[in-house]
Amino acid sequence: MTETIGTFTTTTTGTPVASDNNSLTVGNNGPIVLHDAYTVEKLAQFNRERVPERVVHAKGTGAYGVFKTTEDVSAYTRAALFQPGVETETLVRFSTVAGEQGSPDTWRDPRGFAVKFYTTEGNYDIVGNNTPIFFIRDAIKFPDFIHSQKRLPQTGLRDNDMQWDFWSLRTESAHQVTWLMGDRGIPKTLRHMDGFGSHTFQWINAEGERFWVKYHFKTNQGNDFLTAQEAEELAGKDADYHRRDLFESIDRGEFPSWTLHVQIMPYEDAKNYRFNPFDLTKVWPHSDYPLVKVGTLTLNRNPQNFFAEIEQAAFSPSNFVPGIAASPDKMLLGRIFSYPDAHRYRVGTNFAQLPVNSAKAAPVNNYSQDGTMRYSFNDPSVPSYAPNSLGGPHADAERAGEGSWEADGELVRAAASLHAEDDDFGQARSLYAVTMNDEERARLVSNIAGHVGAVRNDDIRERALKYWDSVHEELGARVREAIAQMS
Ligand code: HDE
Repeated sequence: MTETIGTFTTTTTGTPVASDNNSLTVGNNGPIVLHDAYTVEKLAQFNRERVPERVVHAKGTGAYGVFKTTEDVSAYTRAALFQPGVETETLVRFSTVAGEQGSPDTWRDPRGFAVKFYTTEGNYDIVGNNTPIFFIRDAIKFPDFIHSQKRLPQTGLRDNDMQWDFWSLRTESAHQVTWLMGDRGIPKTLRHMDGFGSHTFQWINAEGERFWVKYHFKTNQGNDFLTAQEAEELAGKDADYHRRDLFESIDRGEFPSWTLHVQIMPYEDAKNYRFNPFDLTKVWPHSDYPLVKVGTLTLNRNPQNFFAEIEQAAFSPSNFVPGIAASPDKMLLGRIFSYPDAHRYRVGTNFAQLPVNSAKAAPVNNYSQDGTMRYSFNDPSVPSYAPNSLGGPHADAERAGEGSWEADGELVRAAASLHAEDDDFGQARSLYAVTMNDEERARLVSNIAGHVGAVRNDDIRERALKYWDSVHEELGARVREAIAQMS
């Protein structure tokens, strides 16, 4: 609800106020009186303007748009939003990972690429990044990983020794770190980068057949990047460079768009595939499972209020719709707990009742009630419990169409079982030796040398250099040489 402008000022409860500029005092120079409720309200409200920032992905920006399914993928999923011709309102939030709210948009970091689809079967969220992979394989490591990327407990300073100590001791990070130290680590704008669901998900078609899929949002603006030098200058000149670019481009009517593709793996292939298909540090080579086009995501409407619509937006990998489900990816399963938990803490118990988080195109029928800031509620005729004999909502397994997979074995604490070609460095090696061209490799060497060269501890620096030797001997040698030339 937006307040009307150009009329009289009121308190937050609609009472006209006597002055915008003077508190109520005894005589012109006397004390402020306590019953000056409006002055008290303004000061108290001001103290409570902040909600806790996201513990990761705190700095971000977003816009509304529409997703149109332009192809027929109904053979693979019954999800209403992915049926041919269907158009779905969306909200997208982009973000950096490690930086706090005021940090520069152009720091080297993966970018969050979170998409909320307001579908007719409830809200569906693909909460991905601009990278198809990630640094770790098991959710239990996430707090440690993020601690190493943020600030030292004593000084509050960021620290290359921490980052490289963690990365070089958890070598499954090599593929993502190679990607991060390359050109994709600092996108030119949020419009010039791809987005990925990153995890493997499950699609279920109308016949109940299951498939494994990976999402790719390919930018229609072309991928483009900032060099480390350009990014550093912009970090000083305009910390909100990416936020500004997205808002102004939509304001000018230049609507950025992405084409969504999926890779589709038949359900049975997963068991014997050469990589663990649920390992988030791995991609599926497109030669194995080519991209299948699905539709177009276009951002065409800026938010009216940054705090209400972007800061309070609650994206969650737990928001699945019929025909789409999780997979045995340990990282995805950990996230499915974590995001709603973060929203309850950060925004509040009834975060899903805020307009930006509500199911705009689907009915909400459930027995949830009360809790702070409760706004919408059931009609008095709806019982507050199930089962009931009064016609209250009842679950419908067929409508829900939940996914599933087989799982058995003793409970263990162990790394995922390795498939034929699972290792920590192979795909990073291909990224360096096959995917990158000479110029990209040269910038990669320079970026790594700048970062590892700043490590103070000799043992950590040597372990980090060995990490790059393991990715590719040539790369390791070039990084060593570049660091030697820096000194
Ligand atoms: Fe997140 N992540 N994450 N993450 N993440 C959050 O949720 C978490 C991971 C991503 O614009 C938090 O609402 C765990 C991978 C994005 O609002 C938190 C793990 C990927 C956003 C959280 C991961 C992401 C978040 C912080 C390891 C890409 C911003 C506040 C299992 C595939 C969404 C919040 C937005 C935000 C948990 C790893 C992407 C703390 C436990 C992998 C884009 O709940």
